[in-house]
Amino acid sequence: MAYFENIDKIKYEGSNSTNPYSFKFYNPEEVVGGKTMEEYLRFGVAYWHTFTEDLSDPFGVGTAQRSWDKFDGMDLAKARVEAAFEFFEKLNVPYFCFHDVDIAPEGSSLRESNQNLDSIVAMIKDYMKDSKTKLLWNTVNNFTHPRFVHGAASANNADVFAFAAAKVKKGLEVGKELGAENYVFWGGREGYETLLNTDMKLELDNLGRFFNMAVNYAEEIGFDAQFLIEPKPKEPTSHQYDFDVASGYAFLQKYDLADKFKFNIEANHATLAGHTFEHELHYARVNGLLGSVDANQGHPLLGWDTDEFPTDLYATTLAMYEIIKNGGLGRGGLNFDAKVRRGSFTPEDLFLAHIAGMDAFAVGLRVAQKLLDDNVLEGIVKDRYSSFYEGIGKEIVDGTSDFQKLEQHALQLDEIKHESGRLELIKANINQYLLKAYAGE
Ligand code: XLS
Ligand code: NI
Ligand code: NI
Repeated sequence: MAYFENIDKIKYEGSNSTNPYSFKFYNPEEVVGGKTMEEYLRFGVAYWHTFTEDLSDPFGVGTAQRSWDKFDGMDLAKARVEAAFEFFEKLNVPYFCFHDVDIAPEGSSLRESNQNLDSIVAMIKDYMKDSKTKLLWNTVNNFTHPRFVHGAASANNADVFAFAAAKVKKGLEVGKELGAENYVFWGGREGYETLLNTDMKLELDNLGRFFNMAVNYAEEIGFDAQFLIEPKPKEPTSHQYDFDVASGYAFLQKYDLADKFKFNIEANHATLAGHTFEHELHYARVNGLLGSVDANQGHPLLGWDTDEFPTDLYATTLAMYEIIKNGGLGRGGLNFDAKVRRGSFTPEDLFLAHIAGMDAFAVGLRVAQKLLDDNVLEGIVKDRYSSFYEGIGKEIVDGTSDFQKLEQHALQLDEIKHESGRLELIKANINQYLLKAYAGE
Protein backbone atom coordinates (compact mmCIF):
# COMPACT_ATOMS: atom_id res chain seq x y z
CA MET A 1 0.00 0.00 0.00
CA ALA A 2 1.21 3.50 -0.80
CA TYR A 3 0.83 6.18 1.86
CA PHE A 4 2.04 9.06 -0.31
CA GLU A 5 0.37 8.14 -3.59
CA ASN A 6 0.62 11.54 -5.22
CA ILE A 7 4.33 11.94 -4.68
CA ASP A 8 7.09 10.63 -6.93
CA LYS A 9 10.74 10.40 -6.05
CA ILE A 10 12.09 13.90 -5.34
CA LYS A 11 14.92 14.83 -7.70
CA TYR A 12 17.32 17.70 -8.11
CA GLU A 13 16.02 20.01 -10.85
CA GLY A 14 18.09 23.13 -10.25
CA SER A 15 17.25 26.64 -9.09
CA ASN A 16 15.03 27.49 -12.07
CA SER A 17 12.60 24.63 -11.51
CA THR A 18 9.04 25.60 -10.66
CA ASN A 19 8.20 22.07 -9.49
CA PRO A 20 7.64 22.32 -5.71
CA TYR A 21 8.42 18.61 -5.41
CA SER A 22 12.02 18.97 -6.53
CA PHE A 23 15.29 20.05 -4.98
CA LYS A 24 16.44 23.44 -6.24
CA PHE A 25 19.86 23.46 -4.54
CA TYR A 26 20.35 20.05 -2.91
CA ASN A 27 22.05 17.92 -5.50
CA PRO A 28 23.14 14.76 -3.67
CA GLU A 29 25.87 13.97 -6.18
CA GLU A 30 27.37 17.45 -6.49
CA VAL A 31 30.86 17.62 -5.00
CA VAL A 32 31.53 20.49 -2.60
CA GLY A 33 34.85 20.69 -0.76
CA GLY A 34 35.88 17.20 -1.87
CA LYS A 35 32.71 15.40 -0.73
CA THR A 36 29.31 14.91 -2.28
CA MET A 37 26.48 16.93 -0.79
CA GLU A 38 24.92 13.70 0.38
CA GLU A 39 28.10 12.73 2.25
CA TYR A 40 28.56 16.18 3.72
CA LEU A 41 25.04 16.91 4.84
CA ARG A 42 23.96 13.44 6.03
CA PHE A 43 20.31 14.43 6.35
CA GLY A 44 18.03 12.58 8.73
CA VAL A 45 14.24 12.45 9.18
CA ALA A 46 12.91 12.67 12.76
CA TYR A 47 10.37 9.88 13.15
CA TRP A 48 8.48 11.67 15.94
CA HIS A 49 7.75 14.86 14.03
CA THR A 50 7.05 13.18 10.71
CA PHE A 51 5.18 9.98 11.52
CA THR A 52 4.02 10.21 15.14
CA GLU A 53 3.27 13.92 15.64
CA ASP A 54 -0.42 14.95 15.34
CA LEU A 55 0.24 18.74 15.34
CA SER A 56 -1.67 19.42 18.54
CA ASP A 57 -0.60 22.38 20.66
CA PRO A 58 -1.45 23.36 24.26
CA PHE A 59 -4.63 25.07 23.01
CA GLY A 60 -5.77 22.82 20.22
CA VAL A 61 -6.13 19.21 19.16
CA GLY A 62 -4.14 17.62 16.38
CA THR A 63 -4.79 18.69 12.80
CA ALA A 64 -2.49 16.32 10.90
CA GLN A 65 -4.09 14.30 8.11
CA ARG A 66 -2.17 11.03 7.91
CA SER A 67 -3.36 8.04 5.94
CA TRP A 68 -1.97 5.66 8.57
CA ASP A 69 -4.14 7.14 11.32
CA LYS A 70 -7.02 4.81 10.47
CA PHE A 71 -5.04 2.09 12.28
CA ASP A 72 -4.64 1.56 16.01
CA GLY A 73 -2.09 0.14 18.49
CA MET A 74 0.50 -2.18 16.97
CA ASP A 75 -1.22 -1.98 13.55
CA LEU A 76 -0.68 1.77 13.61
CA ALA A 77 2.98 1.26 14.57
CA LYS A 78 3.44 -1.12 11.64
CA ALA A 79 1.69 1.19 9.20
CA ARG A 80 4.00 3.99 10.30
CA VAL A 81 7.05 1.86 9.48
CA GLU A 82 5.67 1.21 5.99
CA ALA A 83 4.90 4.90 5.51
CA ALA A 84 8.31 5.89 6.86
CA PHE A 85 10.30 3.77 4.44
CA GLU A 86 8.17 4.95 1.51
CA PHE A 87 8.89 8.53 2.65
CA PHE A 88 12.66 7.93 3.05
CA GLU A 89 12.86 6.38 -0.40
CA LYS A 90 10.87 9.15 -2.11
CA LEU A 91 12.80 11.90 -0.34
CA ASN A 92 16.08 10.07 -1.01
CA VAL A 93 17.33 10.68 2.50
CA PRO A 94 20.24 8.71 4.00
CA TYR A 95 19.24 8.65 7.71
CA PHE A 96 16.42 8.64 10.24
CA CYS A 97 16.16 8.98 14.04
CA PHE A 98 13.62 7.87 16.66
CA HIS A 99 12.69 7.54 20.34
CA ASP A 100 11.44 4.13 21.55
CA VAL A 101 7.85 5.36 21.96
CA ASP A 102 7.76 6.89 18.46
CA ILE A 103 8.05 3.52 16.81
CA ALA A 104 6.13 1.24 19.22
CA PRO A 105 3.38 1.91 21.76
CA GLU A 106 4.12 1.45 25.45
CA GLY A 107 2.46 -1.65 26.89
CA SER A 108 0.94 -2.02 30.34
CA SER A 109 4.30 -3.18 31.73
CA LEU A 110 7.96 -2.69 30.88
CA ARG A 111 8.03 -6.28 29.66
CA GLU A 112 5.15 -5.68 27.27
CA SER A 113 6.67 -2.40 26.03
CA ASN A 114 9.87 -4.27 25.26
CA GLN A 115 7.96 -6.93 23.36
CA ASN A 116 6.21 -4.27 21.28
CA LEU A 117 9.59 -2.70 20.57
CA ASP A 118 11.10 -6.05 19.61
CA SER A 119 8.49 -6.73 16.99
CA ILE A 120 8.70 -3.25 15.40
CA VAL A 121 12.50 -3.26 15.52
CA ALA A 122 12.49 -6.59 13.67
CA MET A 123 10.21 -5.05 11.04
CA ILE A 124 12.42 -1.96 10.70
CA LYS A 125 15.49 -4.17 10.38
CA ASP A 126 13.80 -6.01 7.55
CA TYR A 127 12.92 -2.79 5.74
CA MET A 128 16.46 -1.50 6.20
CA LYS A 129 17.79 -4.47 4.23
CA ASP A 130 16.21 -3.11 1.04
CA SER A 131 16.72 0.55 1.81
CA LYS A 132 19.70 2.89 1.68
CA THR A 133 18.34 4.75 4.72
CA LYS A 134 20.26 4.02 7.91
CA LEU A 135 19.76 4.86 11.54
CA LEU A 136 21.60 8.08 12.47
CA TRP A 137 20.60 7.74 16.11
CA ASN A 138 18.01 6.44 18.46
CA THR A 139 17.12 7.43 21.98
CA VAL A 140 14.45 6.71 24.55
CA ASN A 141 11.65 8.96 25.70
CA ASN A 142 12.15 9.33 29.45
CA PHE A 143 9.98 12.42 29.76
CA THR A 144 6.36 11.98 28.50
CA HIS A 145 4.95 9.29 30.80
CA PRO A 146 3.66 10.41 34.25
CA ARG A 147 6.24 8.14 35.94
CA PHE A 148 8.81 10.78 34.95
CA VAL A 149 6.91 13.59 36.63
CA HIS A 150 9.82 14.28 39.02
CA GLY A 151 12.60 13.43 36.56
CA ALA A 152 14.21 10.29 35.18
CA ALA A 153 17.93 9.76 35.94
CA SER A 154 17.75 12.86 38.17
CA ALA A 155 14.48 11.83 39.86
CA ASN A 156 13.98 11.89 43.64
CA ASN A 157 12.80 8.28 43.47
CA ALA A 158 15.23 5.38 43.00
CA ASP A 159 12.54 3.21 41.36
CA VAL A 160 12.22 5.80 38.62
CA PHE A 161 16.01 5.88 38.21
CA ALA A 162 15.89 2.08 37.74
CA PHE A 163 13.02 2.30 35.27
CA ALA A 164 14.82 4.97 33.25
CA ALA A 165 17.96 2.81 33.26
CA ALA A 166 15.99 -0.21 32.02
CA LYS A 167 14.63 1.85 29.13
CA VAL A 168 18.08 3.15 28.15
CA LYS A 169 19.47 -0.41 28.42
CA LYS A 170 16.84 -1.50 25.92
CA GLY A 171 17.55 1.57 23.76
CA LEU A 172 21.23 0.62 23.56
CA GLU A 173 20.29 -2.93 22.55
CA VAL A 174 17.93 -1.56 19.88
CA GLY A 175 20.62 0.80 18.61
CA LYS A 176 23.05 -2.08 18.32
CA GLU A 177 20.49 -4.26 16.55
CA LEU A 178 19.80 -1.58 13.93
CA GLY A 179 23.41 -0.40 13.56
CA ALA A 180 22.85 3.14 14.87
CA GLU A 181 25.74 5.54 14.26
CA ASN A 182 25.01 7.48 17.45
CA TYR A 183 23.00 7.28 20.64
CA VAL A 184 21.42 10.51 21.97
CA PHE A 185 20.55 11.66 25.47
CA TRP A 186 18.21 14.58 25.72
CA GLY A 187 17.19 15.01 29.34
CA GLY A 188 13.65 16.31 29.02
CA ARG A 189 12.98 15.92 32.75
CA GLU A 190 16.60 16.11 33.92
CA GLY A 191 16.34 19.42 35.69
CA TYR A 192 14.17 20.97 38.35
CA GLU A 193 11.29 23.36 38.89
CA THR A 194 12.32 24.77 42.26
CA LEU A 195 15.28 24.42 44.59
CA LEU A 196 12.87 24.47 47.53
CA ASN A 197 12.37 20.70 47.25
CA THR A 198 15.48 19.69 45.28
CA ASP A 199 18.77 18.05 46.27
CA MET A 200 20.72 19.33 43.29
CA LYS A 201 24.01 17.73 44.29
CA LEU A 202 22.45 14.25 44.56
CA GLU A 203 20.55 14.72 41.28
CA LEU A 204 23.70 15.75 39.39
CA ASP A 205 25.76 12.95 40.92
CA ASN A 206 23.05 10.46 39.97
CA LEU A 207 22.98 11.80 36.43
CA GLY A 208 26.74 11.28 36.27
CA ARG A 209 26.33 7.72 37.60
CA PHE A 210 23.60 7.05 35.05
CA PHE A 211 25.73 8.13 32.08
CA ASN A 212 28.67 6.08 33.32
CA MET A 213 26.46 3.00 33.62
CA ALA A 214 25.17 3.59 30.07
CA VAL A 215 28.73 3.82 28.72
CA ASN A 216 29.66 0.62 30.57
CA TYR A 217 26.66 -1.27 29.25
CA ALA A 218 27.30 -0.18 25.65
CA GLU A 219 30.87 -1.45 26.01
CA GLU A 220 29.63 -4.68 27.54
CA ILE A 221 27.35 -5.45 24.58
CA GLY A 222 29.77 -4.15 21.95
CA PHE A 223 27.61 -1.21 20.80
CA ASP A 224 30.16 1.24 19.43
CA ALA A 225 27.92 4.21 18.60
CA GLN A 226 29.06 7.76 19.33
CA PHE A 227 27.29 8.95 22.52
CA LEU A 228 25.77 12.41 22.33
CA ILE A 229 24.30 14.79 24.88
CA GLU A 230 21.73 17.22 23.49
CA PRO A 231 21.77 20.40 25.59
CA LYS A 232 18.65 22.48 26.13
CA PRO A 233 18.37 25.23 28.76
CA LYS A 234 14.68 25.00 29.66
CA GLU A 235 11.36 23.44 28.65
CA PRO A 236 9.85 21.31 29.98
CA THR A 237 11.63 22.06 33.29
CA SER A 238 12.57 25.64 34.10
CA HIS A 239 16.18 24.63 34.86
CA GLN A 240 17.66 21.86 32.71
CA TYR A 241 21.00 20.43 33.81
CA ASP A 242 22.43 20.17 30.26
CA PHE A 243 21.89 23.91 29.72
CA ASP A 244 24.26 24.46 26.80
CA VAL A 245 27.51 23.03 25.43
CA ALA A 246 29.68 24.89 27.95
CA SER A 247 27.77 23.65 31.01
CA GLY A 248 27.44 20.17 29.46
CA TYR A 249 31.19 20.07 28.96
CA ALA A 250 31.81 21.01 32.58
CA PHE A 251 29.44 18.21 33.63
CA LEU A 252 31.19 15.66 31.39
CA GLN A 253 34.59 16.61 32.78
CA LYS A 254 33.47 16.42 36.39
CA TYR A 255 31.98 12.95 35.94
CA ASP A 256 34.87 11.58 33.90
CA LEU A 257 32.87 11.33 30.70
CA ALA A 258 34.54 13.92 28.47
CA ASP A 259 36.20 11.37 26.19
CA LYS A 260 33.03 9.27 25.92
CA PHE A 261 30.56 11.88 24.69
CA LYS A 262 30.11 14.57 22.10
CA PHE A 263 27.20 16.95 21.63
CA ASN A 264 24.09 16.89 19.48
CA ILE A 265 23.45 20.58 18.92
CA GLU A 266 19.97 21.83 18.15
CA ALA A 267 19.57 25.29 16.63
CA ASN A 268 16.43 26.17 18.58
CA HIS A 269 17.97 25.00 21.87
CA ALA A 270 20.94 27.29 21.23
CA THR A 271 18.66 30.29 20.81
CA LEU A 272 16.66 29.35 23.92
CA ALA A 273 19.96 29.43 25.83
CA GLY A 274 20.55 32.97 24.60
CA HIS A 275 23.22 31.85 22.13
CA THR A 276 23.36 31.76 18.38
CA PHE A 277 23.35 28.36 16.67
CA GLU A 278 26.89 29.00 15.44
CA HIS A 279 28.06 29.83 18.97
CA GLU A 280 27.09 26.36 20.18
CA LEU A 281 28.60 24.67 17.11
CA HIS A 282 31.80 26.69 17.49
CA TYR A 283 32.14 26.03 21.23
CA ALA A 284 31.75 22.31 20.59
CA ARG A 285 34.07 22.34 17.59
CA VAL A 286 37.02 24.08 19.23
CA ASN A 287 36.80 21.57 22.09
CA GLY A 288 36.59 18.57 19.75
CA LEU A 289 33.01 17.86 20.81
CA LEU A 290 30.87 18.57 17.75
CA GLY A 291 29.01 15.32 17.15
CA SER A 292 25.73 15.88 15.37
CA VAL A 293 23.07 18.49 14.71
CA ASP A 294 19.32 18.78 15.21
CA ALA A 295 18.54 21.02 12.28
CA ASN A 296 15.63 23.35 12.93
CA GLN A 297 15.05 26.99 13.81
CA GLY A 298 13.16 28.92 16.46
CA HIS A 299 10.69 31.72 15.96
CA PRO A 300 12.41 35.02 16.74
CA LEU A 301 9.42 36.29 18.74
CA LEU A 302 8.57 33.16 20.73
CA GLY A 303 10.45 31.90 23.76
CA TRP A 304 9.96 28.16 23.38
CA ASP A 305 11.13 25.29 21.17
CA THR A 306 9.02 25.91 18.04
CA ASP A 307 11.03 23.32 16.03
CA GLU A 308 10.47 25.02 12.70
CA PHE A 309 12.04 23.66 9.55
CA PRO A 310 15.25 25.59 8.87
CA THR A 311 14.89 28.05 6.00
CA ASP A 312 17.09 30.94 7.17
CA LEU A 313 20.01 30.90 4.73
CA TYR A 314 22.16 33.18 6.86
CA ALA A 315 21.89 30.71 9.73
CA THR A 316 22.49 27.63 7.56
CA THR A 317 25.54 29.32 6.02
CA LEU A 318 27.11 30.12 9.38
CA ALA A 319 26.25 26.63 10.64
CA MET A 320 27.81 24.95 7.61
CA TYR A 321 30.86 27.18 8.04
CA GLU A 322 31.42 25.58 11.45
CA ILE A 323 30.66 22.09 10.16
CA ILE A 324 33.12 22.41 7.27
CA LYS A 325 35.78 23.73 9.63
CA ASN A 326 35.07 20.69 11.77
CA GLY A 327 35.92 18.50 8.77
CA GLY A 328 32.27 17.45 8.52
CA LEU A 329 30.12 15.74 11.12
CA GLY A 330 31.88 12.36 11.21
CA ARG A 331 29.31 9.84 12.34
CA GLY A 332 26.77 12.59 13.02
CA GLY A 333 24.38 14.22 10.60
CA LEU A 334 21.74 16.89 10.13
CA ASN A 335 18.58 15.50 11.70
CA PHE A 336 15.46 17.56 11.00
CA ASP A 337 14.15 17.81 14.54
CA ALA A 338 11.48 19.99 12.99
CA LYS A 339 7.75 19.87 12.54
CA VAL A 340 5.42 21.36 9.98
CA ARG A 341 3.23 24.16 11.36
CA ARG A 342 -0.22 23.23 12.64
CA GLY A 343 -1.77 24.80 9.56
CA SER A 344 0.39 22.68 7.22
CA PHE A 345 -1.53 19.50 7.91
CA THR A 346 -1.46 17.58 4.63
CA PRO A 347 0.92 14.67 3.93
CA GLU A 348 2.41 16.69 1.05
CA ASP A 349 3.56 19.32 3.54
CA LEU A 350 5.91 16.73 5.06
CA PHE A 351 7.77 16.53 1.75
CA LEU A 352 7.66 20.26 1.07
CA ALA A 353 9.06 21.03 4.53
CA HIS A 354 11.96 18.60 4.20
CA ILE A 355 12.74 19.88 0.69
CA ALA A 356 12.84 23.44 2.08
CA GLY A 357 15.23 22.41 4.86
CA MET A 358 17.48 20.34 2.62
CA ASP A 359 17.74 23.13 0.06
CA ALA A 360 18.50 25.68 2.78
CA PHE A 361 21.41 23.59 4.08
CA ALA A 362 22.66 22.89 0.55
CA VAL A 363 22.85 26.66 -0.07
CA GLY A 364 24.58 27.06 3.30
CA LEU A 365 27.13 24.42 2.35
CA ARG A 366 27.88 26.00 -1.03
CA VAL A 367 28.22 29.53 0.34
CA ALA A 368 30.26 28.51 3.37
CA GLN A 369 32.68 26.50 1.23
CA LYS A 370 33.11 29.48 -1.09
CA LEU A 371 33.76 31.81 1.88
CA LEU A 372 36.46 29.41 3.03
CA ASP A 373 37.94 28.88 -0.45
CA ASP A 374 38.25 32.64 -0.92
CA ASN A 375 39.61 33.16 2.58
CA VAL A 376 36.99 35.84 3.23
CA LEU A 377 36.70 35.56 7.00
CA GLU A 378 39.79 33.57 7.90
CA GLY A 379 42.16 36.29 6.67
CA ILE A 380 40.38 38.94 8.74
CA VAL A 381 40.48 36.81 11.89
CA LYS A 382 44.15 35.96 11.37
CA ASP A 383 45.14 39.61 10.94
CA ARG A 384 43.14 40.62 13.96
CA TYR A 385 45.30 38.43 16.22
CA SER A 386 48.62 39.14 14.51
CA SER A 387 50.07 40.62 17.73
CA PHE A 388 50.18 37.08 19.14
CA TYR A 389 52.39 35.72 16.35
CA GLU A 390 55.56 37.60 17.34
CA GLY A 391 57.23 39.47 20.18
CA ILE A 392 55.50 39.66 23.53
CA GLY A 393 52.34 38.06 22.12
CA LYS A 394 54.24 34.98 20.99
CA GLU A 395 55.85 34.73 24.42
CA ILE A 396 52.39 34.76 26.04
CA VAL A 397 51.16 32.03 23.72
CA ASP A 398 54.34 29.96 24.13
CA GLY A 399 54.08 30.19 27.91
CA THR A 400 57.46 31.93 28.27
CA SER A 401 56.11 35.16 29.73
CA ASP A 402 55.11 36.12 33.26
CA PHE A 403 53.64 39.12 35.08
CA GLN A 404 57.05 40.76 35.63
CA LYS A 405 57.95 40.63 31.94
CA LEU A 406 54.48 41.81 31.01
CA GLU A 407 54.78 44.74 33.39
CA GLN A 408 58.14 45.68 31.83
CA HIS A 409 56.50 45.59 28.41
CA ALA A 410 53.51 47.66 29.53
CA LEU A 411 55.75 50.28 31.18
CA GLN A 412 57.48 50.94 27.84
CA LEU A 413 54.28 51.44 25.90
CA ASP A 414 53.47 54.99 24.80
CA GLU A 415 50.14 54.24 23.30
CA ILE A 416 48.22 51.09 22.41
CA LYS A 417 47.25 50.96 18.74
CA HIS A 418 43.96 49.42 17.63
CA GLU A 419 42.66 48.40 14.21
CA SER A 420 39.04 48.47 13.08
CA GLY A 421 37.09 45.23 13.58
CA ARG A 422 35.45 45.74 10.15
CA LEU A 423 32.17 44.22 11.28
CA GLU A 424 30.02 45.92 8.62
CA LEU A 425 32.42 44.97 5.86
CA ILE A 426 32.33 41.35 7.01
CA LYS A 427 28.53 41.29 6.96
CA ALA A 428 28.45 42.92 3.52
CA ASN A 429 30.89 40.28 2.28
CA ILE A 430 28.65 37.49 3.51
CA ASN A 431 25.64 39.10 1.80
CA GLN A 432 27.62 39.35 -1.41
CA TYR A 433 28.46 35.64 -1.28
CA LEU A 434 24.85 34.70 -0.53
CA LEU A 435 23.55 36.80 -3.42
CA LYS A 436 26.14 35.41 -5.79
CA ALA A 437 24.96 31.94 -4.79
CA TYR A 438 21.36 32.91 -5.68
CA ALA A 439 22.56 34.14 -9.04
CA GLY A 440 24.30 30.79 -9.55
CA GLU A 441 27.74 32.42 -9.79
C1 XLS B 1 13.32 18.28 22.46
C2 XLS B 1 14.44 17.59 21.86
C3 XLS B 1 14.16 16.15 21.45
C4 XLS B 1 15.46 15.42 21.24
C5 XLS B 1 15.37 13.95 21.31
O1 XLS B 1 13.32 19.50 22.57
O2 XLS B 1 14.90 18.33 20.77
O3 XLS B 1 13.34 16.09 20.34
O4 XLS B 1 16.04 15.79 20.02
O5 XLS B 1 14.89 13.51 22.52
NI1 NI C 1 16.32 17.70 19.35
NI1 NI D 1 14.13 20.47 20.67
